[in-house]
Amino acid sequence: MKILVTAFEPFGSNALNSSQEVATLLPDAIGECVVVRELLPVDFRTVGNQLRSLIERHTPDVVLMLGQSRKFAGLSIERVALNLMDATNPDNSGYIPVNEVIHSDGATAHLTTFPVRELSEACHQKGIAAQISNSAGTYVCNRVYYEALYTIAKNRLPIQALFVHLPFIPEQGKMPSIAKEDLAEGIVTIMTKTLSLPWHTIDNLNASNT
Ligand code: PCA
Repeated sequence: MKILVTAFEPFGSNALNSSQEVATLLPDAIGECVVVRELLPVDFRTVGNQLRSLIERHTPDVVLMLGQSRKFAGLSIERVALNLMDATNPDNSGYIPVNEVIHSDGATAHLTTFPVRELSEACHQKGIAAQISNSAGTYVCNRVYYEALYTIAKNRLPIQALFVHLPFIPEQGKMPSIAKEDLAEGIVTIMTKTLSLPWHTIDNLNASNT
């Protein structure tokens, strides 16, 4: 088994990105499972291609994408990616898409095949704040999440993909924040739970998500 973990570089007024900081704390392996970490640009127009080349290069079984969001003081386990880019703030290349479709031949939305409720409950059992979120927004995180789920569906790849948003960490001086060690423990909990899932029935598990 191999998990590809992606995190994002800082963007906007942020000197740090909590996802990048947390990714550096993750282990290189969990049991027999190799964990590969990569950093993505906050760039609407290149991030999709970059993700696809990372998938081609690493051929992972699981793609776990991390990003920063101020919306919740805990892990937001994202269920949905929308076929939409709509921003008020520019990405790191200065681009601001308005009401743009990501892939004109794509579904309006894709849902993760992960059992999101089981993952959030696994976090709660460890005392880690986590919620299921039904919108990853319309900025670059949603853009890369949609690319992953669209590419997997279109090419029928044997890959599962999930996006998790993380809050600020105290080093960023913004609120709410959670220690990066605690957030990393949450991500390890999600990865460990993921590895214990009956992969041959994951599509059935997905049906119980809704
Ligand atoms: N968060 C942004 C993009 C990069 C990141 O870490 C988002 O939520 O779209």
